[in-house]
Amino acid sequence: MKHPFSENTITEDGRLMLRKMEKDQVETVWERFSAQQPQCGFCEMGLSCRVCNMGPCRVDPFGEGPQQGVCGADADIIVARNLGRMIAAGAAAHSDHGRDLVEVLAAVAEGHAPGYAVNDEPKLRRVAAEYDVATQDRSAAEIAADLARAMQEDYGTRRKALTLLARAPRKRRERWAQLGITPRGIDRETSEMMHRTHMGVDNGWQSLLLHGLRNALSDGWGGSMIATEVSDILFGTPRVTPNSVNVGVLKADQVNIVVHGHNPVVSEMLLQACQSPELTELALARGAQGINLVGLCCTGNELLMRHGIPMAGNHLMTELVIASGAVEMMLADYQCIMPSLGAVAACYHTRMISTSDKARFPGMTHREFHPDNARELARTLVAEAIENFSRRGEVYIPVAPVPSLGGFSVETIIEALGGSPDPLIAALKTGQIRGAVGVVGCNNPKIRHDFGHVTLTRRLIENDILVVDTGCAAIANAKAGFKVAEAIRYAGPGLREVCGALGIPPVLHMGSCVDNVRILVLAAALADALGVDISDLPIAGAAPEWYSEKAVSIGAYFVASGVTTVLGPMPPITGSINVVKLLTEGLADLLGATFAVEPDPEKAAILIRRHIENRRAKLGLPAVQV
Ligand code: XCC
Ligand code: SF4
Repeated sequence: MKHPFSENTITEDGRLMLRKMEKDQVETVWERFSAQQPQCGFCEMGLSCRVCNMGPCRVDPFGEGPQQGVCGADADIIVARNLGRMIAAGAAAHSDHGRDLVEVLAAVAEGHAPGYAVNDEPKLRRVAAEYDVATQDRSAAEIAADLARAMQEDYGTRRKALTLLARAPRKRRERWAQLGITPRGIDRETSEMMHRTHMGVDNGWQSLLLHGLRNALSDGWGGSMIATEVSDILFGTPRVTPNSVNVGVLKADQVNIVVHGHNPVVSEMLLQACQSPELTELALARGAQGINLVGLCCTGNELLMRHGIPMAGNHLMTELVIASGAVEMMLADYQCIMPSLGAVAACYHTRMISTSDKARFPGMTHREFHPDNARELARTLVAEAIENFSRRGEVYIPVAPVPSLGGFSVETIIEALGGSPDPLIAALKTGQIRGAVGVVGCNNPKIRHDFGHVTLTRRLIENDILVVDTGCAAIANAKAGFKVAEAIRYAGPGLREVCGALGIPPVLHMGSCVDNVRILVLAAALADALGVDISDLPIAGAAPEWYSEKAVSIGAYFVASGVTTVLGPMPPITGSINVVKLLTEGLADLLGATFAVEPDPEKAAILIRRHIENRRAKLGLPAVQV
């Protein structure tokens, strides 16, 4: 008989942990999801508005009830405004994460951040040069101080265009200028979106959507790009490193500490503390065999990429991991941390710690990290986690971890290719590799857990399409076993040969969600090498299980950068046929790329393969009928 939970996830560890939670009578995201059914149809279509206090209002999609809100806004305006605000929230989240890193960089330069340091000085110098910061005969601290200041200016309003836009192909920048969507300040575009969507400001659904693209570009080529670059400067540029994934990374005989969230500022200090000999000795003295630090979600991806730290799971696994009974402490920074986690942890011995001045959660103890106290606080907390080891009850770790390779920064990929993108271009030209796809984004209980990511990725690689991935998608694909050199057996003959010769898997882990910018940089490098625009390349993006507003911003900057992107779950836009048409068709003329929506990953794979063959044909490369 089919277990009822087999429908929720395709993963074995997920299924077993769900069964355990049922036995323990602990509620999960899936129960809460079904308690919400049916979800509001107006909201699903984007037709409800809470922007002002004359409302809330809603527009009747069947044409029988009201067609306008109290202020007179119609379906097009309301849908475009709602989408604009989703982009603004997503861009704000990633860009504010970037700002936190810039502040650490500034604190390092001033000597106020014990434990932090510039780890990749050559990269510091390269990025500084892009910002016109003098580097010759200057110390890393001097350069870091000036670079932090220059980046902080990117957040403000005093520039006409963001500095790192210079990394985009010239043709792309010209398109942005023609459309008037060149992003200026990072905060400015988000702030302007909130202004435009106030009642009685921008009531052009087209101009609202265009500003949405500009806002998203301020994230992709601004805040997120700064987040990635400064993380590399502070903590090291990722290099290929083995790791392991799924709940099996927890160790029954060790103190398990889980870091969850997005920003590496806290988790890097935790890592240092876990590696300290005194704390390891304390763990041994308390009867454990050591300290085992593992990650969840994107802060886990940050540690996995740079240090090969094991990964316990993605978004929908975050509650389930606690049910192992083996987690002494979970530390959360921000983003994608379900407010339910405290209640789940209360059923076990797990101590829950919130660490960011801007993120609090019920059932968590708040211990705030700042650059000046981070090293000490991390040690204190690891010691407390060790003391919690003796309070453990029954432990349930029912699977063995899956091995995986991570650390594919652009620098590493180019290195793996022998120093230039030429071998990749050559393989694209012959058709050995048909194209490349970025599979990114979250989990969402609307889609069977990991089914979208894994099915789409499987179909793409077996059709000779190279996959690069980030975020929760990257964790799903790692659990599926796509990220070891032997995984070339899942690839089509051309991709198998190329990856086999290079000794790389057919699916390359490029990092966390801010690291989607690595995909932009790689796409720009390919476009430059071929002398074309990004939208001419045989590439695509996909977010098969997205849930987050950040994913809306990512999708929008992918498309605005020329990467056609297929979403799994439908965004709340179907209330306006005009908005749907502009996003799925109209943008082709303006940007050379569009959105598509296809919840079935088998069909999404066909859509993407067609798009890739179409781009190949336009470039005069051998193309096949899909
Ligand atoms: Fe969050 Fe980044 Fe989405 Fe995963 S992929 S659910 S945003 S953890 Ni970023
Ligand atoms: Fe209603 Fe208009 Fe106010 Fe929205 S902005 S709540 S549509 S009155």
